[in-house]
Amino acid sequence: MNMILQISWAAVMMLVVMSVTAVPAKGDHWAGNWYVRRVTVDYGGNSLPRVSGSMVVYSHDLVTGRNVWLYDAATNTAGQLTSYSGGSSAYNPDISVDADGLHIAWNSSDGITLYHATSGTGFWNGTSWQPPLHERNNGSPRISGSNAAWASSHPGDPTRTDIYFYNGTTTVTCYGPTAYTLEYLDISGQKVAFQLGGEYGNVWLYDGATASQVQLGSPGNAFAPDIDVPYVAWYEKRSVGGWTKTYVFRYDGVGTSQISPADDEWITHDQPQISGARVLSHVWKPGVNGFQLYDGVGTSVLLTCGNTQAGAIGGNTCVLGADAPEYPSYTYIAYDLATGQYQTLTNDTHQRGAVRVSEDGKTIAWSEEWYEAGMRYGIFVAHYAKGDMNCDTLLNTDDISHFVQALLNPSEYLSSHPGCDILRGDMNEDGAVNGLDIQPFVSTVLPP
Ligand SMILES: [Ca+2]
Ligand SMILES: [Ca+2]
Repeated sequence: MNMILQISWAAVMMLVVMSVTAVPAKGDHWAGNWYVRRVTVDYGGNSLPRVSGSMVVYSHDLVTGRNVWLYDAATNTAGQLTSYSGGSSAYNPDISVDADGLHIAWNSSDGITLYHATSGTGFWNGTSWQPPLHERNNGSPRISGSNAAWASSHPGDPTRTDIYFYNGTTTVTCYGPTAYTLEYLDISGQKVAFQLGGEYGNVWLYDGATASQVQLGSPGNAFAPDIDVPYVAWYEKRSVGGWTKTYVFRYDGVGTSQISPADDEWITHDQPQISGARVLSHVWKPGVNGFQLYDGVGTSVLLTCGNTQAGAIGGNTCVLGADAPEYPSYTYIAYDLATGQYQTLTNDTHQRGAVRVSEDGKTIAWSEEWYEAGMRYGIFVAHYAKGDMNCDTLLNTDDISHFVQALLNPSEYLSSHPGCDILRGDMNEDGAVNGLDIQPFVSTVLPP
């Protein structure tokens, strides 16, 4: 790599460290215990944002080029990770936060990049240039901790595809070459699930520990796997009584089970999403258009009806893009699986894009497009801020003294915090702020 590029990357990393900026305030609002922010507004497209913990990563079209950005919902700060311009760009990022720290992967004009924010190892480690993990025509990387997986064209034959697995140290080919393109890929720990496109594509599971592949589903009829070890979910087309139907299946490492209703009328399922043993899938048939939640034990329920589209699940939070009769049109709804309560996050005519929820269910990110003197595109983030006692929309140790005041001297709290709902301190949601809320407040503000 040349010196100019090295200097430019040094500047980028300085930007990440030093030029953390507040995001635009327009569009920000409270939605129950969630605070919703419009993180970007743009003329070009935004990618599907990816979320881990309070961190959100997305690619964002700027005038000069598409770049990868990182936003922290806990601090309301954003930083630009790449500085591509002209015909170069970086896109389709993924993120994971584990005990080892923050890892981000993206695809770009230079190849697949894996950046480790804590150690500084990866593409640019702060002192020396590191080569991209991969430098050919690549698909979107997906990461889990320091592991990553992606698809890439086969050496010498761009019409064929290989699938690669990076274990934090070395890159290996875990499948390929195949004549079919990769349609979908996901990773959890050492395991990679992927679907090969084309008429005869099907879902495979690669076990990075044993370098073996397991075929899931029926050849030619399985689609869109999602994975959260030890479970993999996908949906399959099957011929039933002369009709083609689709069903959702789950593999638990031992056997396969069908988890959508054995109902011949169910005619389509979109990509399932999985969190632990739960599986969320979009279903459609005449008169029914909603999200089905499988609880991991043996029961499936339909969460919404009406014109529902995007959906995601993380922790106890299920997010549905719905246009159902019981909700305002074109609305994102956060559904608390622990309490059964719905919270409307948006209430406008924005088109729904795609949505993701963090593993702890506390951060939601989605992309939207809307008309405002021309088409606009934006990334929106909802952050769960119950316990935000100083009403700055953030949840951190600054809230402790305000919580103590609300607990010990409510009238003083009310007079010193005009417009700030004291029930934000009702952590256990029993309608009162008292000693029962101390433990849940401490575990929220000071997580272990
Ligand atoms: Ca606060
Ligand atoms: Ca309470």
